[in-house]
Amino acid sequence: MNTLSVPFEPTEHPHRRYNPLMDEWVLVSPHRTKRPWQGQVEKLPPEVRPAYDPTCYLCPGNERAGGARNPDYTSTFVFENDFAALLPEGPRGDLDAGSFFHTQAETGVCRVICFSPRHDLTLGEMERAEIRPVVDVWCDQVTELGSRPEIAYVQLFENRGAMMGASNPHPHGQLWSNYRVPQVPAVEDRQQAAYFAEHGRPLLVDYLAAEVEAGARIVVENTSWVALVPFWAVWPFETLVLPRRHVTQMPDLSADERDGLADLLKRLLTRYDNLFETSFPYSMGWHGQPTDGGEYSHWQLHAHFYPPLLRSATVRKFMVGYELLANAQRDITAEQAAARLREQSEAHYRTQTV
Ligand code: H2U
Ligand code: ZN
Repeated sequence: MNTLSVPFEPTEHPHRRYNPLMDEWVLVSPHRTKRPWQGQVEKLPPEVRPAYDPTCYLCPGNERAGGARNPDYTSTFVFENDFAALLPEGPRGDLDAGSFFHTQAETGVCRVICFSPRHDLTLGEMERAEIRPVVDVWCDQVTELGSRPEIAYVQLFENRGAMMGASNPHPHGQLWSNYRVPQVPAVEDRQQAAYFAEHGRPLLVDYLAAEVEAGARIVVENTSWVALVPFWAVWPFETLVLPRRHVTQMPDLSADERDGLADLLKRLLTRYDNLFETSFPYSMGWHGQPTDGGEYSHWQLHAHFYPPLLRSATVRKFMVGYELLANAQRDITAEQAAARLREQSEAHYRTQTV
């Protein structure tokens, strides 16, 4: 029921938006962006880091906490996490000790992926030709671990910046791979399967076509990839990265698409850094089809970027009170966030390289 005589205007009026990938809603409160802001808009002094840090456990040649020594690697380097959250060997079991105490044993493999031997760079500050091997390593890890019968899902991710809990500024990501498909990809699987059953096409393939037609939420694109602020974004500058072609998992990317991804990541991450002239913190990760041998043509590969910053290098969004207890919420609309990111230069504010 419309209680006002003025028409509903999503740029003015509080509203809810539906996320079909997760079957969730987000509350959008655009009128709040007009409230006065008296907080500081701080710029942080640029962090100066050495190209090699003798105390870093990820730099080439250095010793790690567990006593292992890194090789003198010159590109990417992958090792088993010395403090892995999952262990490869262990009992398999299902304990149903009464309806409230259901427990499943879980096994898996956790690895750390160093993106570069250079301690002082971030993924976005690396050259396209240096990002491409990172793409290849992501693909190869999914192929290798996904071929194991005891691995149903390979979750690739990166926590960047102290604000996101990254333990070390050396450019690196992680992978955790499980015997069972974890929570979020399991919901995405269910949602994509339901959409495919109804429409005969993958949900995110149709969604990308609709977004390209709408245009308002697109941030960066090239011939093989698009980065956009999803209609249902929760984090202020959240983005979704999608291939233009229907691809269910990373290893299926062609050589051109891998180069295209290196280009898209370089440009997206540069825009992120330029937005508040800071090394932009985020958690990002890839969602591809499970690797348990099932039929997954309803899947579409994609990456999520979840950056916490809202107003400046130091003012972040918190997921607290209402978000924890009732519903995810945002103030600036997805369209406003996309416009801000589109305004940014693709020359990095520190290095001026494009
Ligand atoms: P994060 O920065 O995203 O926390 O990743 C670093 C990982 O590196 C973390 O999971 C592991 C931690 O367990 N690690 C090692 O495997 N060896 C070490 O010597 C220190 C940290
Ligand atoms: Zn280092």
